[in-house]
Amino acid sequence: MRLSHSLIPTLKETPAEAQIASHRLMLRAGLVRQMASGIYAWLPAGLKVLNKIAEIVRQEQDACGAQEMLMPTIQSADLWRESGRYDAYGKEMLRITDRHERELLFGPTNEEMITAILRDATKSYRGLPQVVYHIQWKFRDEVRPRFGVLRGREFLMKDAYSFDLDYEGAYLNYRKMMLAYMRTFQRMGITAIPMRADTGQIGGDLSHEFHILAPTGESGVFYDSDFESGDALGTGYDLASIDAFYQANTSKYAATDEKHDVAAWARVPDARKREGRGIEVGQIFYFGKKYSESMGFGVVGPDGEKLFPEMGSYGIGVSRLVGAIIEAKHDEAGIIWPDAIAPFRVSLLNLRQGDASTDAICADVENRLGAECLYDDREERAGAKFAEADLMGNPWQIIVGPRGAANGQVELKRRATGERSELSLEDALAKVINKALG
Ligand code: 5CA
Repeated sequence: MRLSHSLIPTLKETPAEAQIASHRLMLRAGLVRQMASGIYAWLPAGLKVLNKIAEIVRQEQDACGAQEMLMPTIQSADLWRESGRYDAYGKEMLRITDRHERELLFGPTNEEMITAILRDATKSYRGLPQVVYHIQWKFRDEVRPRFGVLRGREFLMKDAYSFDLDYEGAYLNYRKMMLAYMRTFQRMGITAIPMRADTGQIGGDLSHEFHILAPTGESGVFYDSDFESGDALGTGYDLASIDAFYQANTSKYAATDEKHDVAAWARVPDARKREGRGIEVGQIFYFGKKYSESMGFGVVGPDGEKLFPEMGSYGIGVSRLVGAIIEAKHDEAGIIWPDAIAPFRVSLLNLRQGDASTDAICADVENRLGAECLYDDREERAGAKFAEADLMGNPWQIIVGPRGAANGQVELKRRATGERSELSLEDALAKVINKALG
């Protein structure tokens, strides 16, 4: 993509409305624009990141055996009356009336809808267990939307739902999902810590939140420093791996401040005690029969008896992750994208636009890297191009100037470390491609 003709409206000034780094940088790097309070348009570079994050989430959900589907954003109020949550949800729910005076709402989550779908489709215990998910926009009329996409009103969520015949099955799916989440976040290049948490609006008594550590986080958190190292997580979902992972992660102590347990905290060695702030990028819940019973979803069991499935639900804030990752990965100059989710693998800087040799090299690089290359082909000073590339934060910069070009050399810069080296175009490309794939 050529910068001169792309909708990446970067800003030199710091936008006054943005209080935290990620919000400022998302506006300055031209990733999003606010359309109404807590409602954002995703511009091309922002959408690329959002899609890459969603794709990693999708692959890891598929790998743990969840089936992708897609439920609508608009739901009927009657569905929510069945569970009793239509009134309980309060003002955070955006309520809509259609032309026939029928009451609808913009879904803040989908427990009711998925329970109704399963109730219709599954009559026998033989049809369970089932785990399904979708990646869909949600709306919550937050009192104070703030920090850009971190607390929006419209936001993209991955929500998964599990249905099991008994507690053991539900607990297995809960632990499996926790492992899938840790693999998901690790692939994005971030460390997220699973913490015991309250269940709030969703209900139930077992829940973990996943937090990225950042001083601007909205939640106070307590954790064991062991979590900072990011263990190897393997790939399979055999029972032994799930058990070992869950044991290792729940034997250390980590909790949000609502769940802070003084006795458990006392058992963590002093040198490993950490207190800080976290951004919640995901939350998982086990809530048993809360929805299956209230909504009358029973299946016929092996002996003809009626069984109400045990349920769990599992959310990841896909759009929130974009802001949260920037909050954890930036410096004075701009964003530092992890390789796996950067909008482009490479920023290509032509330091003398219109020079036959630099133009030719850049055209060649652009052809070979395709969609992963953002080519700064503007008639701009070198300094302006450097600043813009650092702001946007793509992991590699290939810098093509007339002196190097005459000797077939380019400069390669790694955004995260600032490390620069001069090398042949072939060597630079090999490095960029191998690193990104490896
Ligand atoms: N039904 C359950 C699990 S699917 C549920 O709704 N869980 S949740 O309320 O915890 O939301 C899941 C994730 O969505 C959160 O962990 C958070 O990362 C994200 N999220 C929640 N509210 C917002 C918001 N206002 N803006 C951006 N992301 C949000």
